[in-house]
Amino acid sequence: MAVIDAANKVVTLKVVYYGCAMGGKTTNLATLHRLTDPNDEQGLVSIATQDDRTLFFDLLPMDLGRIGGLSVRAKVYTVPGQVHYETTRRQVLGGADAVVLVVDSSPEAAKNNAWAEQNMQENLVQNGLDPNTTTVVLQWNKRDLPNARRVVDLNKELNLANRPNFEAVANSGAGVIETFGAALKGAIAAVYAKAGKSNLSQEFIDKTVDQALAQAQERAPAIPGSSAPTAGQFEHRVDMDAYREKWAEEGRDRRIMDQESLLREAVQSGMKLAERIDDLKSVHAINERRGRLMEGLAWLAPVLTDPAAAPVPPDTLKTLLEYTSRTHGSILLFAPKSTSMEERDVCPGGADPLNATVAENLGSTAYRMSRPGKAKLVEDLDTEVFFGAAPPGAEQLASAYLVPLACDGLAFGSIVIYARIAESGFDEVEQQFWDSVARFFGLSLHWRALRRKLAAAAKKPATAAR
Ligand SMILES: Nc1nc2c(ncn2[C@@H]2O[C@H](COP(=O)(O)OP(=O)(O)OP(=O)(O)O)[C@@H](O)[C@H]2O)c(=O)[nH]1
Ligand SMILES: [Mg+2]
Repeated sequence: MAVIDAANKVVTLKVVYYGCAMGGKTTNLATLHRLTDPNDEQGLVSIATQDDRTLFFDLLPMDLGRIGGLSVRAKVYTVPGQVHYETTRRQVLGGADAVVLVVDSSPEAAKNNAWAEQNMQENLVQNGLDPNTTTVVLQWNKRDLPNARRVVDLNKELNLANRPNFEAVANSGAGVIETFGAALKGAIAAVYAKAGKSNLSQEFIDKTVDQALAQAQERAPAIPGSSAPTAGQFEHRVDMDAYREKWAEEGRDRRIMDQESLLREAVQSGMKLAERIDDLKSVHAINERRGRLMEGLAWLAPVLTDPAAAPVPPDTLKTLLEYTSRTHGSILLFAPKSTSMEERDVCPGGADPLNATVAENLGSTAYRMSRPGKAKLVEDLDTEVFFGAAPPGAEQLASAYLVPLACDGLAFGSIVIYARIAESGFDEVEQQFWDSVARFFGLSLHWRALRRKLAAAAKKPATAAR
């Protein structure tokens, strides 16, 4: 089941690729890895035999950006397709939020596909997952084979429930993202509904997932002449009670159970180990990121203490945004006798969207929010500020972090940083970074204001003496 880390606003989903041996499950994951992570930042873990047959599982961890206020991570697994790895298959399937059934389109694989479909249904039930409500997406793979079976026949045979289904050539990449996207959409909808976020429409989830996968999709080829995928209602129902009765009648062979439980534990610890490796990589990534943010602050200090430089040197924010891998933000200063802020450094050029949204008699949103002197996180600009009508140029922006520029009780303005829809939100590490940047700026603006006052005071007695 999905894990929701409420403190850090992260949800981790589990997607499992199921199907007969040699159908192309591992190939799907390898291609998914190639298309979504071309720089190999996350790494694909495969536990396979020498001839590349999956022995335990493959695991691809993925970061998918922010969806509905939560950062979404996915752990994508494959099961071993060979018939005799039954216990492993069942273990890996446990807790799946969505399943992809990879079907081999070659005529020789017909029996194996039918077996895998049946086996998936059984193992879903064995894991306490209802096949009628769990998201299952079918993929007709190996569409490049000259003797590939007709999709209409595959649908008749394996898709009585009229589940979402996609044609694919997993090794070329065609159809791989579409399949994964459909599984993700179903998984997110189910998990968010359970977490009480049922206010998010399926349309919104679909759009956001498409955006998160857009770059990967661009890298993938299309299947020439393929028909549009079909999605349908889950009409085919499996009688869970009948299954339970059947097992109770059959009983269990203790000797096999003991062997099975040993293997089950081995697989579970293997999965935990693979996930810990992923966690370690995440810790390493966080440390690298902290280091990079420290570099950003070290870069900023001499810029702000240069007396010859402007109080807000142009493009300073652009460089700081690069340190956080973001592109949108502004430095705004209070303008005398105005309820809009003066825009000093807007990235990319143009008007700052929060400053541009003005309520009559109250001034700009940025102006109002900057008053209390506290940092403010706007988690969903669309519903909290734009009310469904984002100003031009702000359609892609999801959330904002506003930090006041202040020092010694004097307020100078705000720094506003934006996260785009496909980016993750502002975690603690990043908030601390922008808080520090704003403190540096506040200090520098205060120092400059004092210098101006001193200079003015120094001039006055001279004038008086004349
Ligand atoms: N022609 C063709 N071959 C494919 C396609 N997808 C996968 N293959 C090939 O099919 C073979 C098996 O692929 P795998 O991804 O290892 O299959 P698997 O489902 O993981 O198999 P197990 O691990 O044994 O369960 C490999 O030789 C792949 O290159 C495809 O779309 N077209
Ligand atoms: Mg495999």
